Amino acid sequence: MSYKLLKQSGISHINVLLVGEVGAGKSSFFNTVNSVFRGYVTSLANAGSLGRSVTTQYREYKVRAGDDGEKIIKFRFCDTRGLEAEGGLAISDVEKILEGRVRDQTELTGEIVPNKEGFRSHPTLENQTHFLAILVGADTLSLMPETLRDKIRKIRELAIQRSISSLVLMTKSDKVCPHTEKDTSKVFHSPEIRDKVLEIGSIFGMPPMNIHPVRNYFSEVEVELPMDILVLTAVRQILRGAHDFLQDMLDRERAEDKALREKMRNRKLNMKPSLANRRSSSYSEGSGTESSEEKPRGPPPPPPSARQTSSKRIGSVSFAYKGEDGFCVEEGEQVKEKKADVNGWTKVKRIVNGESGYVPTSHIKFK
Ligand SMILES: Nc1nc2c(ncn2[C@@H]2O[C@H](COP(=O)(O)OP(=O)(O)O)[C@@H](O)[C@H]2O)c(=O)[nH]1
Ligand SMILES: [Mg+2]
Repeated sequence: MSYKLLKQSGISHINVLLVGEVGAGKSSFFNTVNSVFRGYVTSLANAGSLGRSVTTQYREYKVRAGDDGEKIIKFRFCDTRGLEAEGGLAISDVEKILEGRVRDQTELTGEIVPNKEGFRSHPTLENQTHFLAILVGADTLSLMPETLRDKIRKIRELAIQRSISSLVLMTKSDKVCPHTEKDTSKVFHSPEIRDKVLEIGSIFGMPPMNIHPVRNYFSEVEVELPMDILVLTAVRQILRGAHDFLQDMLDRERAEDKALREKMRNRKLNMKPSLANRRSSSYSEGSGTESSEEKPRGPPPPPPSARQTSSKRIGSVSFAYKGEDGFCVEEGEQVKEKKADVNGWTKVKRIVNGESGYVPTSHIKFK
């Protein structure tokens, strides 16, 4: 993850949302990633199996590196209450979490609604989810009820609608393959693991490359390199996905900005009379020979009686203005009227440097 991209996006962290069935290994996965970076097995997030979700709060965990945990890594894992076939974490709450509307440590036992504690009314990019990780236990995959599978599909759909990428972390790889249980590095050679990956792919409609087998630390006392490698491979994919999300968002923002600038420019060009138009409109003041097509577009001129013809008034600039010809005036500065309003444009002279040019009459307040 490039820190430059975080800076450009104006955020300090990548938020990775962990969702999955009760007991899928969400809390253990965070503990495992934290352990890899710390260099020893940690258990900050409450993991365990009580037959129901041990985690009932929405929690944002920072990953800390090094023995002393001084260095905070620039991504955080957002742990949630587990999904259940009936009850459990509501899809509508997942949607609010994706949008950044749920504050850290909010209880997820009742629906999160506006004005309720923990509800954030004005989330920013910093609060939103930047990547979705779906956790599925390899050992319980076949037993997962259809209603639960459907909930996961819906959550993925919500992420896709928001251009958030996702992947599946297949936990408990050690539980479906005895060779992997003995030696984690066997995971990539295991037909059992391959079959499980393909099964997940067909259930959730995802390509196998987006399904990562992992093994969480749960009984180990010391970190092990093969387990670290599996987890780090998955984390690298997560960060690449989050990177793509931010890059895409910045690209879209830039494109929108450009379109807006173009629109403003065109509007100014349409407002501003060309030299020819200025001339013809001044002729038209007396001659009445100008055809209607030649008239510059802009605000209609004031009635002749209201128009000031004496060209000596002093005015102050109410809004800064920069013309296409480079002539500009600053808000608050004094200008002298050189040529009275014609079709919404007045020629003025800047007191500050003596330069003259046209500005929209509405930008000047004459005394
Ligand atoms: N064998 C094995 N057990 C795991 C693995 N991941 C989690 N567990 C166990 O599964 C249980 C539920 O894990 P937990 O992280 O609390 O699941 P959560 O409800 O999704 O947060 C705990 O007893 C963990 O020790 C894994 O990769 N392998
Ligand atoms: Mg948990």
